[in-house]
Amino acid sequence: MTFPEHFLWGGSFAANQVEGAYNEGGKGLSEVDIFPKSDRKHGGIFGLPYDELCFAMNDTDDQKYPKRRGIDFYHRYKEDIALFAEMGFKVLRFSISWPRIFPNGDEEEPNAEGIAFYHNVINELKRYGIEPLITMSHFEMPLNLALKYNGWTDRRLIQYFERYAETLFREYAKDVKYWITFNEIDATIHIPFYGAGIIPEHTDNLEQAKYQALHHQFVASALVTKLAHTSYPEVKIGCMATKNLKYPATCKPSDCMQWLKETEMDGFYTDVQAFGEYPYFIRNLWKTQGIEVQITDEDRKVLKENTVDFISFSYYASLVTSADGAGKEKTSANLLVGEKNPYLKQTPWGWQIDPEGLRFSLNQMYDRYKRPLFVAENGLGTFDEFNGETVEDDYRIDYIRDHIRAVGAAIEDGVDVFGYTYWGCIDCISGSTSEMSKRYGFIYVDQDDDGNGTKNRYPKKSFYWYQRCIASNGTDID
Ligand code: BGP
Repeated sequence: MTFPEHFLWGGSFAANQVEGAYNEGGKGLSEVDIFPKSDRKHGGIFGLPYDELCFAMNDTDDQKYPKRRGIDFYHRYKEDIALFAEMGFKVLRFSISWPRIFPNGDEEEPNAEGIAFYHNVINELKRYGIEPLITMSHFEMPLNLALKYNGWTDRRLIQYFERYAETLFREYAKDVKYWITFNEIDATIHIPFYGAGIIPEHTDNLEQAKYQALHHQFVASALVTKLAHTSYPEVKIGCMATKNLKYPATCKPSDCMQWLKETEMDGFYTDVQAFGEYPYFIRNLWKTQGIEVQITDEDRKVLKENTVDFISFSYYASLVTSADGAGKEKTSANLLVGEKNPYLKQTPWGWQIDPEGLRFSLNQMYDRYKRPLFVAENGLGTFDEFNGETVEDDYRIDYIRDHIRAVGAAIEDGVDVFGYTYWGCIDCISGSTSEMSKRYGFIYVDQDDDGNGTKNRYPKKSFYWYQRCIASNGTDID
């Protein structure tokens, strides 16, 4: 396998899953600081009833809300970055917490302490020659924007996001080349509070509200891309969506038609950000469902003229679909639920492990978008057994090896892939369920689901494997 010479190997995480310090340094409450720990099936990502949300907002019992504590990256970032450097990371993809910069989201002036914190993080990365790749919005918008404006349903959020992005560019663009505007932008449709701060009780027509909010996010992203291209020519902007790969259950034409329709829908987010317009099937869906999205002529122009420089995505699992899914066994894959695939194994959380699907996805997307691709998330979330010193996580090594082989195979197929950031490179709070026991990391963090533990860090066996992988540019991985 030949990876390009400057291939960006590294890891990724989001502020709200690692930082903790939710009420330090002038930070405002984020929409996920109010999610209580939940079980596997009922992740807070599906949103809370409004009265529970109001209760949680004023609840001072921090123990109940794991994302408030994260893994204390806020205070331990130097130690963590030193470990990433020891692994040989070329890049770290992380998000900036919007409410650390604008605590309420709609104020004029940013919070100086928040700005200083990310300067410190970026300087530390630069000290080791690690490229920062920043996500501006990773499910952590200021809670105030959800409560006061019903999130992204309100057009004013575009200007607040622009102000936030201008601030980030002004402060950090000289050190940061790669930026992603929204993480998994499709979340707005699947999990509207998590993705866009939409409170269903404050919404008459939820379907319409979701598409309106998504449209505002597309426009905001395009305006930020425009700003980057005009004022910060070194900066490259990427979109980011969940790669929801599905296979038809059989070659029966009706199953294949169902597959085609779902595949179009699952991918249209990137279509808009790469081609600058809504595809026909979305316009048709709105027409048939009576959804009226307010789109101005100026919006159309902005979308068309400011498409992204690169395409990034998360890839964890694949699903199966058929024309008649009733009675078929279902399982989940990140944001979606679909039919099980008898040929694949799955994680304890039911996510079906499919490395070949990553090669498939990379080929499919490169053929469609013809733009450089970046694997922003991929990883194995599972239980680990800590023996007091380390974790012998051969199963994780197998997972990553197979997926990296798939990336290598896609590169040999002719696909332009310029980086791979393994998700949850250090154990962190699960995005969907806020558990700690769903671990992804190369680094074990001594903390349980209830926040007990020293939070000390311990390299797992996979830590040394990934170190070898990076040092050999992906050739020494057996
Ligand atoms: C993606 C999110 C991440 C992360 C990951 C793994 O959807 O962008 O924030 O959480 O999935 O999901 P989980 O932590 O629920 O296993």
